[in-house]
Amino acid sequence: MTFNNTKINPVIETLEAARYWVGMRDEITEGLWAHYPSETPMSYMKWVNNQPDGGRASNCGAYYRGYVYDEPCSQNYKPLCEMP
Ligand SMILES: [Ca+2]
Repeated sequence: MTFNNTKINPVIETLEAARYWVGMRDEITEGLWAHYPSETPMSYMKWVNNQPDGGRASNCGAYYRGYVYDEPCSQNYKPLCEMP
């Protein structure tokens, strides 16, 4: 799933209180967030305050309650996908 504008689908906002992978990472260059796997630079990211804060230890983006957090890519979260 990609966040490419300021609108978050209302359906997404009703998700259970769990974290989901949203297909973004800064693993190649720390601090430069890109869509995964295309590596297209992110144009919009809905970070919660004080995120990202994990540095080289947290290179994948996870959605949680309306915002994105940087997390270690080894976390066992479910993927959040979008339909065409
Ligand atoms: Ca990082």
